[in-house]
Amino acid sequence: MRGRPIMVLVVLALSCLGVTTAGASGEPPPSGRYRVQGPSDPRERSAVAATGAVIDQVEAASVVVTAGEAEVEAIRRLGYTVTTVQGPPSREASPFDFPVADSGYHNYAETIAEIDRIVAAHPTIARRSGYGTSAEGRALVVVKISDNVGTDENEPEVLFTHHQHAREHLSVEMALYILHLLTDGYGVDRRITSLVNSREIWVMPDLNPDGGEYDISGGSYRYWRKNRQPNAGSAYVGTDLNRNWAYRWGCCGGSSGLTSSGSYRGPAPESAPEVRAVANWVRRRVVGGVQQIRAAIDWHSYGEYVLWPYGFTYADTAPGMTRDDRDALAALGANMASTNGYAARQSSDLYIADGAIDDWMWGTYKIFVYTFEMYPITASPGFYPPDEQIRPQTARNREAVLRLLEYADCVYRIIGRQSAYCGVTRTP
Ligand code: 0X9
Ligand code: CA
Ligand code: CA
Ligand code: CA
Ligand code: CA
Ligand code: ZN
Repeated sequence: MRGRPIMVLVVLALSCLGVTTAGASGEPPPSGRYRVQGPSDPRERSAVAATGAVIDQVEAASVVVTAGEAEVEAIRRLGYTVTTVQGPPSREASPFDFPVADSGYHNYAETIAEIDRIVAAHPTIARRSGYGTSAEGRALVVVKISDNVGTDENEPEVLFTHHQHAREHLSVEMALYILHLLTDGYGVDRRITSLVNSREIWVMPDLNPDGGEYDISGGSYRYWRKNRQPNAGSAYVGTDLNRNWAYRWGCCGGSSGLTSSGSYRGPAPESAPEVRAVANWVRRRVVGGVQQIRAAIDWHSYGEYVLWPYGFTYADTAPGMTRDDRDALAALGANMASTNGYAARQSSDLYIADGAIDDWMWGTYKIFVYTFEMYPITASPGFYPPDEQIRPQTARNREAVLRLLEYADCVYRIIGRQSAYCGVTRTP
């Protein structure tokens, strides 16, 4: 009881100054964007990330972060200089939607409508189904592309996952691009026709619909990253989906246990319904004891990277990853990066992250999985490229997507080891 009136006065005074606090508005203080001058190697960057700040961009001797006040103070205590970074130029707002100038982006309803148009136009090779529900009750949707789309055939399966992070809207546009590429190209382009006939391709266009809608609904972009699941006993909302996967969850200082952090890992692995739903779906792709998904890309922005696992350790090889595994992952990563101009790296070359989807898919199932960080490289426009960039920056990944599909039957072929790992199984 003592001190309570003073707290109220402080809150009122801060409100008058335009400073939001948890007590005054019901919303915790928002995070800001900062340049951190100094960190120049994976260990120094991981120390910055371990404060709970989210690293958005990596440069030779600096990083750009999204961070709250306490995280900024912790970064300063590491001895680094912290300065603020400008947001995107303000664009005319459109309530609960992208700004008018960015209307070419698809909000959740528009994404579903576009998927339904694609499926309706190509019913023999495209099919939509649901795999669960988000924290706020939105339908989670997966689209299958293949010949005989209604039949589970014995064909290599490939999974594309998009939009774990709310503000990374370009990744949803990448999903729609892939769906158009494979359906509009079918029967027109021989290479695409043969890939659709010989693969089963799954696209999950929006793993985090609640976060995406929240990010665009405030009249200006919010830089939101997590989902919108309430946290018990905390005013801070949301779990970082890409720290919530059930492989070495929270193992290694690459995520936060604080609800205030942008990289909050959640109270338990798969505590986020959006993660749980994808994980259950992937587990159901084990048929006759064999995981059917052979290759995957998890789409993010920004930085222009092709990243391969692991992210939880600096080591190149680790339990479950042999030298041949690492070499095949790196070779296909470099091959794809040579087509889009991205930089190919092991994830932990940027900074340590644990509980990420790529580590889970490789660590659990040996799925050849990559994280793609799309356009741009720099903080401006960062997460919010103008919608004029949608077409060029999605088409830029056309060849990389097709190469992943081509190698999906045996990725070890890229290092000449197909006879060792993908020997033909004889039928009696
Ligand atoms: O930190 C992430 O989750 C991804 N970067 S982002 O800026 N889009 O948030 C990178 C994840 C790479 N994979 C692993 N580190 N395992
Ligand atoms: Ca525009
Ligand atoms: Ca739109
Ligand atoms: Ca088929
Ligand atoms: Ca199958
Ligand atoms: Zn991301």
